[in-house]
Amino acid sequence: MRVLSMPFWCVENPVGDPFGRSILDRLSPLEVCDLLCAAKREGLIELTASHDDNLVPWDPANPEDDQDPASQTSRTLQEIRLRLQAAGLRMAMITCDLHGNPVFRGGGLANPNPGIRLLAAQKVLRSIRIGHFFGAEYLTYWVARDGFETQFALPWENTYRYLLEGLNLARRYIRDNKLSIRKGSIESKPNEPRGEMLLPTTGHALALSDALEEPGFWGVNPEILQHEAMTNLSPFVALALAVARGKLNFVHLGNQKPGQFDNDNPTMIGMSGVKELVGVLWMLERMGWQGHFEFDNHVLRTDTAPGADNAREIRMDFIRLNVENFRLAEAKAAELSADRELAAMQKAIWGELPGLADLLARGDWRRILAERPDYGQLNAQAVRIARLDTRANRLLLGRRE
Ligand code: XLS
Ligand code: MG
Repeated sequence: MRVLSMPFWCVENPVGDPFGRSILDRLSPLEVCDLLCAAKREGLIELTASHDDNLVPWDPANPEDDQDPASQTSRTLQEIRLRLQAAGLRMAMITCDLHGNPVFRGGGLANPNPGIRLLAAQKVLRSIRIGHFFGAEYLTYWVARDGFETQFALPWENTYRYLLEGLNLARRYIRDNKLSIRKGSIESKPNEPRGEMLLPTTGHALALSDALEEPGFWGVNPEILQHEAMTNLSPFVALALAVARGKLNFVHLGNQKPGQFDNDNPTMIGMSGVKELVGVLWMLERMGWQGHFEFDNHVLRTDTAPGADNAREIRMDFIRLNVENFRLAEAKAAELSADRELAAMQKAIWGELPGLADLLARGDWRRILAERPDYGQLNAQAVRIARLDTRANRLLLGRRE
């Protein structure tokens, strides 16, 4: 069974939208922490994650308040850490919120204004220290407000250099100070909150990661089924390429109607997504990827109601539903992996010519040129994909015969 993470921001979200205010009562960071600890005690999750701002407020005039043990910031962080430790819940990832504070409305690490880039850099370094305080392994950079609405607003000749400088700085700070974070993670998104964002797809994030000072430190955490599907791309290519490059750190998970705004529906809640998620889990298992899934979604706004009891119960229910849906998909993926009939159908399509596969893998062009494959026989076989997919559908819908 996969290790699961539920972040602070998903549970905290009181679910307002651009057309209406929040309905759920707000909870303090300590109250969110207590819900997450209860979820750990129930055996639902193993890990959590947070933005800096979900834990403690940021004061730009005092960017090192976390270093002062007497500050309110330090006291709150201490208390959260004590509660997490008592529950055995690990903070796996920290990410710097560069989207909420209005000063970052024109961008964070890639903001064209150096004064704002400096504020962003100081905030990222403080987030890294906070992550280290909790023993976090991952630092996530989500592209957030690094983007544009009009093409003439950005100094394009410098824009990606700014991003590289910001991320290189983060890596150097972690290395020089021997902090707990062992991997940087880049999360792409095509739009929202900006009209266009600088890293719209996982492919863009992977390409950028290779241009950083220490490419091996950096990987990605695609958000499926949301971020790629917002522009009708498939989660399969995003994840498979990331695994093939050895750069899939973890997966962000929710549900999405393809082509829409960032739905952030809970896992498998919505009109589609069941077959996709089962397929993703089947594929990642096949590829031997061992990492964890982190929910990144929120309560459906319809499913909220005001009041203190609702504020806790609805959020707990939200965690339980995410986990239940994930485990359903996971069990189904295992069933598909174990199905002999499906495996036989795949074999018929994938071919059984290990000698030739080895020959191609070795890449010796002389031997490749010397072969004479049987074109007639190869071309005479129908590629029976629809039959194979029907078998998968039968398994998905519970008809085993
Ligand atoms: C928003 C992102 C965000 C990141 C963390 O769309 O998914 O929640 O995962 O900053
Ligand atoms: Mg995300």
